[in-house]
Amino acid sequence: MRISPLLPAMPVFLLLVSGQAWAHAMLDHAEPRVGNKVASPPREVTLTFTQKLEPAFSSVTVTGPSGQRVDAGKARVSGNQMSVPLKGAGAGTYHVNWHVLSVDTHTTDGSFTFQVGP
Ligand SMILES: [Cu+2]
Repeated sequence: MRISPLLPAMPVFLLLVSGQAWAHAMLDHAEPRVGNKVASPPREVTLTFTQKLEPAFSSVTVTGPSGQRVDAGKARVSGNQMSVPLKGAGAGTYHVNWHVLSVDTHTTDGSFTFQVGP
C-alpha cells in the first residue's frame, strides 16, 4: 500500500492552485457512450481515462432506472481502462459514478448517465 498523507488534501489543493492545469485521470470516453441511448441493457460498462489507474483505489458504481445498484462485482482495471459487469435492469436511465486514483497519485471522480430503451 502506498498512501500519501497528503492525498486527501490534494484535490482541494489542486483546485485552488491550478484548476485543471495539471494532468489527472479524467474520463476520456465510455462504453456505453456518455449521454447516449442503447437498445438493450449492456453487459458491462467500460470507462477509458486519460491516465493509467491504480487498481486498488479505483472504483465505479452503477445504478439502474429505479435507483438500485446494478454493478455486479468488482471493477476490473487494466492500464487506463476500468470495467464493471452489470446485471440487467430494463429500460430507463443508468447513472455511472466513478472514483479513481491515477498513477500520478491524484484522485478524481465524476459521473455520467446513459439511457436504455427503444
Ligand atoms: Cu494528476
